[in-house]
Amino acid sequence: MFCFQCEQTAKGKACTEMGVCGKTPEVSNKQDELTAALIGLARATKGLQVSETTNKAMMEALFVQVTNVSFDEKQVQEWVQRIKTEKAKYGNAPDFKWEELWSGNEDVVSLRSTLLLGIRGMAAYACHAYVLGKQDDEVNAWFFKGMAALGEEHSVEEWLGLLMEFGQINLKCMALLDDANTSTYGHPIPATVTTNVEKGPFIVITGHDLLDLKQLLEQTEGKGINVYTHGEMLPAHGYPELKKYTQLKGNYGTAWQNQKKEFEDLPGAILFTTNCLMPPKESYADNIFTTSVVAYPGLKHVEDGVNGQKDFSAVIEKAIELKGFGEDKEFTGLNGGNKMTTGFARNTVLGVADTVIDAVKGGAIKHFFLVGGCDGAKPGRNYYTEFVEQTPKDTVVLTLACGKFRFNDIDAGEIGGLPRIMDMGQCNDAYSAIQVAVALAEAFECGVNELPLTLVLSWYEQKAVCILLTLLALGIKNIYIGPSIPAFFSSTVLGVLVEKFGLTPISTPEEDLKTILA
Ligand code: FSO
Ligand code: SF4
Repeated sequence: MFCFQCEQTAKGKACTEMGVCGKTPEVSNKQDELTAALIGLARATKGLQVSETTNKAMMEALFVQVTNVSFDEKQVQEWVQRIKTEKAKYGNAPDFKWEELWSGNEDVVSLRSTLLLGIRGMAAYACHAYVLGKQDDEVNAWFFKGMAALGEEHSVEEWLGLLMEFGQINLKCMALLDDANTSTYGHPIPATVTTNVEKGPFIVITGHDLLDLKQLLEQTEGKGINVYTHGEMLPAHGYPELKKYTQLKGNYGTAWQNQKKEFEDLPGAILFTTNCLMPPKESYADNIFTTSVVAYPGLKHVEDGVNGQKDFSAVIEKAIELKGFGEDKEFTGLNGGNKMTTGFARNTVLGVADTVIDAVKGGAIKHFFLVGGCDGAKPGRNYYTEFVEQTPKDTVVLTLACGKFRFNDIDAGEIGGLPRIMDMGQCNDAYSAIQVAVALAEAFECGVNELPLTLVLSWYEQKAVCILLTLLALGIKNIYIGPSIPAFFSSTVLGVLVEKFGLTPISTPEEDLKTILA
């Protein structure tokens, strides 16, 4: 096996014997076969009209390969077969050999991998939009263009061009998902979410899929079963069409990498909707349900139903069987706080744009930080907690994705009636952050790079890769990135990113804050 797609990759280089995430060599090798099959499919469809079935198969088969999604060799093998069947519908273009994926000139492997991993990340977003009835021809077509490009020879300049083009397409895809979410569930509004769990049966839902949550809420209504979000599902509390369900009570636990501790002995059913699954401990494996592309051998799976309607009755029955806690329980976030806020997406922030602009002009707000991205298990991520703790009182911290659990229970006070820490949502809501930055730049008649704004990102998996490429494609400079530099960036590629975009590896919170605020 060879896999270096996520931040926790073995020795910071590559997993070659067993995935640090728990992915087996068998699954990893099958994923390479699947990637090769997808390149073959992309070749075969060149110049032809692609059917909706093929489009959907392309995005789902890519999503399956994102870190912490599938640990199931059988499932990946089924995808290989399905993609080969799809390819056959478009004639007999030559196959791509998977051995070619990770071989060749180091810089070319690096650029090819960056594009592949970005595409995998975008596929997750496209799938979330798709289940809400939204697709975009240009985004769909780019999956095929990008995958075909992986099987071709390109100069370094051409690869960089492809990466920038991809970044722009991913912006479109995030806009599509933003549109899908807000048109279905309304614009998020600020919400304060408890970390406590009430007595009685309950279900914890994690991952990013809001439609799964919506259907779960419909099916638990009036049944005396409470629902709690976990990880990337926390921002659901901001959406009017989701928060209206009174049994959606609060948020249990923190980010994905704490699940083994948080789910141990938990007397509730747990539903994994997307990429957050770790190999479960035996003690709670029976309480877990996976759905859509998430799969782990031996775990119960809720199948896609007719017209996208799923039947969560097995999850509900499990919650009833487990009974929940006998009394109300108090839990806290990682810093001892017992509430978290969310819902500060673009509509809310831009709704108070005048206040924000006045506060900047009047000197009440000196700087904005976007401290966002993935969380992970490796040491070194305390940087983000300490960074936020050390931000001066006249600065605002915007955040998104699961990295926020490092500090989202800290009461950092207010600035001009707004909380100093504002959660904009899931990782895909980077779109919201971009919209806010663009609006501020317009208001101040300057470029985004001239704003008193610094992006301090943490990365873990491939969605962070596609977001980073979007930010770079937008020309956003001097982004801080940590906790480590992706293993798939060769030293030459990293050199280009540093030189062209001022991409900066994090150092210490003290040092970085000093430089930023100088
Ligand atoms: Fe990355 Fe977190 Fe959303 Fe994940 S955020 S790590 S599992 O939830 O996908 O950005
Ligand atoms: Fe290793 Fe990450 Fe790949 Fe898992 S996803 S095998 S941890 S690089």
